[in-house]
Amino acid sequence: MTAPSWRATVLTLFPEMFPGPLGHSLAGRALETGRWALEAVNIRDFAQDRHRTVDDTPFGGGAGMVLRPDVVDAAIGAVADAHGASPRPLVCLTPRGRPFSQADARRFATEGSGLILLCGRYEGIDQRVIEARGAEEISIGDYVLSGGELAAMVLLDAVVRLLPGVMGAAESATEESFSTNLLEYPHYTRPAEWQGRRVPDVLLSGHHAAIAAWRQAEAERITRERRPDLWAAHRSPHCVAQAAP
Ligand code: 9D3
Repeated sequence: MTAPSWRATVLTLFPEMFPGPLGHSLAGRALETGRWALEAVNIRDFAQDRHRTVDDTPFGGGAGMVLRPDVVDAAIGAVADAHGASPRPLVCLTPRGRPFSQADARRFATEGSGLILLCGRYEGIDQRVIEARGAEEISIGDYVLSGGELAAMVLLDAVVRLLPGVMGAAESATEESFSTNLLEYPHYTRPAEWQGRRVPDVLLSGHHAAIAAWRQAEAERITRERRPDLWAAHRSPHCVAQAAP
């Protein structure tokens, strides 16, 4: 079998966390069938001393420890592709990063031969190596995690399902046609009555136009109630807004 054309390398102090949940469901199946490859590399293997030190105290004082630039740079250098190969973007998972979006997922799935993901632990990574290596800093949201590993898994899950041949063709087509900046309408299946709760009558009517109208109205109501930001984007056609998931 030929080598996967899309490869992810994760630089981490906890390589044993991978593939973790990425070994299951859609991404896991795609790994098994060679649609992508995943490699977890231990940053500690690039420490320069016999104690295998990777971090140090922050200049200027303050709590916690910072990953050393020399160690992180050596790790990046060891996994960066040989000259001539198409270079992979370097993404640094950090709470200070730009928020990850579906547009980023599409870009990473379509624009390169994979990704190098750098996971922080401790208080952070020395800013000089982030700049020197041109890393793109990305966060997955405004809450505090204990490290970048789970964030890297979230990002990879979102990207891998968009790789060619990972999702079924029918599923991808549905996704394309419903990227309208609205949250989804609610779903129901049998039984038609459960614990005294009935499925909305229109869904049992067989009246396809009425069903489509009900779903559209519900999608709009739920978006307005839960996500005023998406609702505003939906209502501004001049704005090239991010599609809702
Ligand atoms: C007290 C200052 N903290 C910043 C908010 C320090 C800090 C907290 C958590 C430094 C690193 C971390 C570990 N988190 C990540 O590495 C991380 C993360 C996150 O915490 N939230 C959302 N996205 C991400 S991506 C990487």
